[in-house]
Amino acid sequence: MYDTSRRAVVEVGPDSGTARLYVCGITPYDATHLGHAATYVTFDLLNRTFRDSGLGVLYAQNITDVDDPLLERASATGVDWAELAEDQIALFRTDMEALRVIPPDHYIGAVECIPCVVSLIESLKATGAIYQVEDPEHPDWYFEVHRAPGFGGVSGLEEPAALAIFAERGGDPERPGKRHPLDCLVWQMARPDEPAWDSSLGHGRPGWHIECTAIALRYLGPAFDVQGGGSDLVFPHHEMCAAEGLLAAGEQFAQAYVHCGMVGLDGEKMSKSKGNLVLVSKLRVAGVDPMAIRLALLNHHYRRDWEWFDHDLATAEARLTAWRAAFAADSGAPSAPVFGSVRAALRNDLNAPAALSAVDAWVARSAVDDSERHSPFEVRRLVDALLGVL
Ligand code: 5CA
Ligand code: ZN
Repeated sequence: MYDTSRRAVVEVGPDSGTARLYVCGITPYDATHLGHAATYVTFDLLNRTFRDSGLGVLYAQNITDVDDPLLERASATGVDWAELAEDQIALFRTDMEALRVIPPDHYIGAVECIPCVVSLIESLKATGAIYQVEDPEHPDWYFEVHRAPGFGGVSGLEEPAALAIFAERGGDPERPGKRHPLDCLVWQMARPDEPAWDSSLGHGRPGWHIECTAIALRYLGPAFDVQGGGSDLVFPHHEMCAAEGLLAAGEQFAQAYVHCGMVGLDGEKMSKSKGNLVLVSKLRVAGVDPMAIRLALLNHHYRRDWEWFDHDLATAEARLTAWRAAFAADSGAPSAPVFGSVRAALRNDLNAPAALSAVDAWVARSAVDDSERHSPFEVRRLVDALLGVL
């Protein structure tokens, strides 16, 4: 897989035993769009590829179930924030199930992990890297990023670029009282009308990055194999996780950082805040086969940014129909070549489009009248188990 921090395709996962995978989960304030789905289907493919190569997989995912965008949406629409989160989590899970995404072993909300977040902040505090801003009204707690050796190594960004992106993605470089503009919030003291919890740091709620650092360390341990997410998480999110994790655990946080390209619509990144969304649940209600959605997503290499068009779905539906017809036939072409090609494609930086083409080639050969006829059952099982398409 391509590791953002080493800027190269590297081997991920152990030689034997269990691969440990952490994928950043949703902020549950709106329904699953095709960008989210593309990201979770990508890591589902990695999960299946690990398993196919004989490894066990320990998979953890968080839910950012208390954060600014969720609280803002709840108050703007007059619903209870916890209820909004609960509804959107349920919808997300239904969408993932329909797309045949294998669920994580640990699916952990920030709220339920508050004690583990607080204890992580306390252990970072013991290193001197945690401080309160001098703000009598809101003395929030921050992590001093430059305490972590090699800070900046995940994204490789120079400071001016880092500062600009930080401000765009929820950071607060201008806030007075910080030791360094890139220092990130780890515990926000209670604000009026916002949920807050008692802790040794005072009444408040967790910051965003520390949530994933804490959940990954707690459920996977340090130096786990892959932290994944969309490319919008490279900086600051995964950079901050790497820095906090390294300092807290005294060893590397994740061994590799893997990022999916952004799915766009009408020339812009598909995002809840822009509202330019194609929702998985809407497509399902409209009668679209979730397997066609999955095939449409798999038809794009995970690393590239791409734009959704309606013809993506039409192409996938035609492909699905052809595959299913070949699987339902009495016999087909030999299975060994397609096994080899699909496995080789996936093990080479998760080349899903090449894997789909290999199945297409088998389907085409199966349609040709040939003396060598085999049961299509094995290929159907391959496509089911490795590509998640049935
Ligand atoms: N809760 C945080 C991660 S800890 C978060 O980013 N939530 S999210 O709901 O905004 O996004 C969930 C996942 O979908 C993240 O991995 C994000 O990188 C990915 N994602 C969001 N928008 C897109 C998009 N347009 N294309 C591809 N992936 C996307
Ligand atoms: Zn995360």
